[in-house]
Amino acid sequence: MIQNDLLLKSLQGEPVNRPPVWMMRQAGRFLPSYQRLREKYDFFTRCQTPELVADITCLPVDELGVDAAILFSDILVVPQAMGAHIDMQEGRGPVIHQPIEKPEDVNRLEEPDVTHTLGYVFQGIRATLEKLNGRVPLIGFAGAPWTLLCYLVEGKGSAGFEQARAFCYRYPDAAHALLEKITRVTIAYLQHQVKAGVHCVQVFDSWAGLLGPEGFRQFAEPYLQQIARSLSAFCPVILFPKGAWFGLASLCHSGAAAIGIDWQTDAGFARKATNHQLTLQGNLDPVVLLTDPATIRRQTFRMIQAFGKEKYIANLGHGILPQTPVENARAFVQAVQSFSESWID
Ligand code: 1CP
Repeated sequence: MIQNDLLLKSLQGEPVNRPPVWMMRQAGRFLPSYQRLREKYDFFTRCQTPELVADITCLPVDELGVDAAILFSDILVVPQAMGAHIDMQEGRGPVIHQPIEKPEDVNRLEEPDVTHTLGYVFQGIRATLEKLNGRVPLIGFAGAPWTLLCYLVEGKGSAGFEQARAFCYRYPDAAHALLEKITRVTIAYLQHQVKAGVHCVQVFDSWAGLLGPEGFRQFAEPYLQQIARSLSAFCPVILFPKGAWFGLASLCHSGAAAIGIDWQTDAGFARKATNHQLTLQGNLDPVVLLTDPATIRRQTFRMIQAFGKEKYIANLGHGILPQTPVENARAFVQAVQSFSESWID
């Protein structure tokens, strides 16, 4: 039993008095209590130690009072389990050694038994559930196949992932073989997260918008659809195709319970595109949390009015920025939690 089940109610489209709130990337990045742990253990040690996963995952629940926890881990643990060599470099982010350059490089990636290679994640989930003790639901997650291809081909973060996009157009068969491989591993991975106890899952397609409408239809959408269809029998699925406003209508038929909306997409447009059927999540510009509590409150109220309080999960339009002051993040959470119909005149 979960004491605060607002998130699950909104995902199921049930009536609520106010929307639930959580923030993408709430578990790492900006909390000083996380930064202290960061000095002691390297990144993948933090991900692979169940007690640390549980501690970090619970920080925003304890310190900010969010309505859901998201597991502390990373989308890159899947390519790592498939055999990619990944370093997390201070101030630089992930670096993948020997990125995929040619079609035959796709064969280097394995399809591992996730119960072994990613067993530490499932142990982390169990440790986290114990620590949460039923206070709020736990969100599991994975990266979408296209977004993982971006890192595997580019070898690092990038503003435009030009090499990844070029690889897809130059070698479409190899790209699809790679995307299919990642999809199979991701479905097994998320199913085991559900078995370990997560209450819903989010699929991060952070670079979906870079493909444009035609590229998205070819290289991103089919795999999001497959994952949502395979997982929706087990738990509610949230898809976050950042920047892909043109893909919203077709994702309605994927079985996903909710779609995450970025701040460059209009709430009214997103409601119309999804036929008012699905739950929507988002979409405050993360930069608003760098302002002040009064501005945050005003912008948050406007956002809830634009989406409506039903079938809605208040969140940011992308991950919280590392330099966000804790009191501003708290102001955002409290603004949503103090929502009442009487604001709307
Ligand atoms: O030392 C550190 O603290 C490293 C920073 C860090 C953290 C805290 C990385 C490296 N990953 C994470 C955790 C993480 N990543 C979570 C856990 C929960 C949380 O923070 O609330 C989640 C959900 C992610 C997801 C993730 N990783 C995404 C998708 C979401 C998004 O922000 O778009 C992506 C694209 C990544 C890749 C990644 N991992 C880390 C970095 C710095 C990056 C981005 C690299 C880049 O493209 O520049």
